[in-house]
Amino acid sequence: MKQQFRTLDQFIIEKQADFPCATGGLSRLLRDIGIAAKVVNREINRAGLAGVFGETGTVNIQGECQQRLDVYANEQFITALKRGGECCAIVSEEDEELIAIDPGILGNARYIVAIDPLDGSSNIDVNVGIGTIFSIYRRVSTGGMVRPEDVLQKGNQQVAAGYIIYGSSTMLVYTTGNGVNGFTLDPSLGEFCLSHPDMMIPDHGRIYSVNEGNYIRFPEGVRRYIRYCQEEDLLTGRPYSSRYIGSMVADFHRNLIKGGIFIYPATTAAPNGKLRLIYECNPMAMIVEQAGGAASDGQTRILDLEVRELHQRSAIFIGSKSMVEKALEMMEVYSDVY
Ligand code: P6P
Repeated sequence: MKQQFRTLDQFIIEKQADFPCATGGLSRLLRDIGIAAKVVNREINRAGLAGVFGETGTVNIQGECQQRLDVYANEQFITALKRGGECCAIVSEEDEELIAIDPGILGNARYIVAIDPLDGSSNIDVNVGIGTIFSIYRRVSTGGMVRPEDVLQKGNQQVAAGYIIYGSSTMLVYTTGNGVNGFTLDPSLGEFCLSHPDMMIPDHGRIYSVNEGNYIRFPEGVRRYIRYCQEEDLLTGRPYSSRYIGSMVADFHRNLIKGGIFIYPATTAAPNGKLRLIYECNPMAMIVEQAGGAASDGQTRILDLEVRELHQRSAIFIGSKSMVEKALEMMEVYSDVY
């Protein structure tokens, strides 16, 4: 059946009707993010011409060299969120401290946004897919400035999560807990248009995504799973294909559509894993579960993990449910063996 044309704004407003008590705040917040995404997309597309490639010479909280576009994207999303009036605090990969917004200025802004403004930015200068990841919580404290309990909420408390992928086309994919929908930016309209309604990840796939350069540093359970993926087996379609872009949003998006598993485990070099819980693992875990997949840190469901600090890292096994279950089975059998 031919799909009815709908822009992101039209879709958000339509879906707001699913929440009778909705005040429109979350809808406006999602639209604010969509606007900032279009601005960032334009700059990424002209980066080579506008001389915004390359490093700033500064280092972010993660100890990573900041790319000019990292800083630009961070500024655009923070500005859009501050101006939108719905957000009372922002956790950004690019900022060590929480960005608290005075509720006195914004009245009763109720949402906390955690964001990785430009994930995979080391790929910018080589024209490989990069992305923005966002996670939205409702404030739990009342009155005055936000409190730690507002920000350090478990992933199962998210009210929305999504990402933008700046690839061969630019897409925004998000969930508010009622399924996952994808929107493709139509440059001729300057609008995100519904292109992938009700996204579901295949329960099984033939793609595994892991940086095998770290093989020697992996726990035995991961090494065993990688070898399992490489064995010949007609029933499960093995050997699988190894696909690793080095940009979580791009690797995740491909697996969401085709089926597959993405693994960034704890290693001897990164005993807590590399990816950040609040603005990378939790939002992607909400999306994948809403699409019928699974996400774990190797023992615990990602969305149930205790959140203790802003830039907390976590191991992650995320993707097609049957593939994640198989990897966790191996982690169980070979637990704590390096
Ligand atoms: P490695 C990008 O820097 C990132 O945070 C994710 O987007 C990506 O999946 C991962 O790190 C790549 O890390 O160690 O394989 O280069």
